[in-house]
Amino acid sequence: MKMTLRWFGSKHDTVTLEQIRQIPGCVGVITTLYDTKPGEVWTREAIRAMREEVEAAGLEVSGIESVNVHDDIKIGLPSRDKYIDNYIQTLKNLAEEGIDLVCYNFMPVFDWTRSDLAKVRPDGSTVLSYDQEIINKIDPEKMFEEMDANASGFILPGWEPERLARVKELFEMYKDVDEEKLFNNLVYFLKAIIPTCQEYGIKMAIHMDDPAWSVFNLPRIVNTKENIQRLLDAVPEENNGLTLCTGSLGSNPDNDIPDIIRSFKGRIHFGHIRNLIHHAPGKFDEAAHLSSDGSLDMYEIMKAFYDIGMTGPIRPDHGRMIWGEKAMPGYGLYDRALGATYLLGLWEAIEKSTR
Ligand SMILES: [Mn+2]
Repeated sequence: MKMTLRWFGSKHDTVTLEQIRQIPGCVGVITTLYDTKPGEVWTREAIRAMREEVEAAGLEVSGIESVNVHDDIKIGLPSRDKYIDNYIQTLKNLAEEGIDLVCYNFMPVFDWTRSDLAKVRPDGSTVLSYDQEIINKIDPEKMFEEMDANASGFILPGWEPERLARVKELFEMYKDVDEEKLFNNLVYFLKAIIPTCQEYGIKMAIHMDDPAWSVFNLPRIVNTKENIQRLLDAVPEENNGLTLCTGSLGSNPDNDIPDIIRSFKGRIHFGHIRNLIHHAPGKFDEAAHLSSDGSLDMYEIMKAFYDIGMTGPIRPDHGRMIWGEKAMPGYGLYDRALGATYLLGLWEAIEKSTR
């Protein structure tokens, strides 16, 4: 296991590489070229400049989150092959710069969804929160505006403003895409890119749907043990793997996360680890990483990662906003640093007690 932190690049992130370097045990960042659009080829030069900046700070680029997948690929339009070719070229360029892990998701129209990006908790910290009853009252076409208004001026990952203008059109484009079609389009995409991944040693790591159920009637296909198993079986090469996100899977209390981790040994290339509190079905708040602050047992989760021999990067996922920090919701420095340290502490204890 390798501890990392997500970083959006010096132009977009309030957190600096120097600060990340000072989190004990944190060896790398998971980053992206935040200015690129889905479907574009990432150039060698841009990737190299990003890598050199990270390495100059004493860290490594442990992986990319995300190389976003163009809507035409998710919808299965004839133009998808052109965008798949571009995706393959981006993968080759990344591999040639020594980067071998790519996180992505296959959610239509909306990436992750929340009803509040700064819900105040009793201790005064603020967290991302989800309440299906609130979401049900929102016109999906207004969802971008809701998220944007809530984002304290930051561009949220997956909620890029250029998509805002197209939201009506996007819903129209996805209207015939049900879960079966979306699944087949994902398999088509993977079968096209996996030979390159094998040749270049790239691990693809799909992120689970967040939350783990359908929002606005849009299809969801990566949110249970069964449908994840189906995806791994459909494209059985190890390069077709997972970003195991405890917060996304854990939004549905029926998902037994330690069991899911153990079931997918060898296919989990990247871990997102965070805690949340369940209030009612479809209603949760994010929480500090500490087990007792939420509903997930972080010891059991880390133990499962330890037991499968996890060697890939993990990162503390969203943190609370604490100590007056102003940062992108979920991505402040302080609480993620606390989370990283706590998770490393659990890991050390598990390692020493298992020896
Ligand atoms: Mn995640």
